[in-house]
Amino acid sequence: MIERSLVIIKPDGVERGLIGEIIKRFENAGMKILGMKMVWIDRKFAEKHYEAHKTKPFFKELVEFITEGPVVAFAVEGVHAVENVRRLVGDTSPHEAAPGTIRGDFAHISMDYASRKKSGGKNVIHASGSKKEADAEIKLWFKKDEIHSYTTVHEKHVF
Ligand code: IDP
Ligand code: MG
Repeated sequence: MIERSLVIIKPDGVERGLIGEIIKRFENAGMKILGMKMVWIDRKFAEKHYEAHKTKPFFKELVEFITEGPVVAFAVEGVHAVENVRRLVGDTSPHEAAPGTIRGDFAHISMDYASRKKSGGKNVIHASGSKKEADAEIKLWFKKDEIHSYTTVHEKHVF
């Protein structure tokens, strides 16, 4: 039941100064941050991260968007973490994301609008979509010794 998930604050979130605000939401929920880094990924790495989308019409724009500035990636652990992280993040399209979610609070565009504008869909944040995706993404983004083992107070009071 205790799962891990990968979160990435996308270049729009970093440039808009939302790093602290976003991390706070996961900490507030009592999730455990296992590892974190700021990286400016290149095209090759982006194509690997978004491999599942390579046949999509927005793939080129998506790769351009995610490589246009540095991102902050972190691995979190918690009960049903994959589903719970997605719940905090909100729907893919900020237009449909509920207020209170990260995408709902910090963006409002629709994916229709993004596609029409030939944009990669600026929605502030990425979160793994399944447990399988989470395991593969954490392995892609972090070396073994970058994922830390320690105890949080949440493990006593929240988990
Ligand atoms: P997710 O990020 O909520 O898991 P995915 O369907 O996996 O959503 O899509 C990956 C990313 O691709 C989205 O977060 C968004 O940035 C972008 N994207 C998705 N659909 C569209 C679209 O129709 N037009 C432009 N960009 C899109
Ligand atoms: Mg996805």
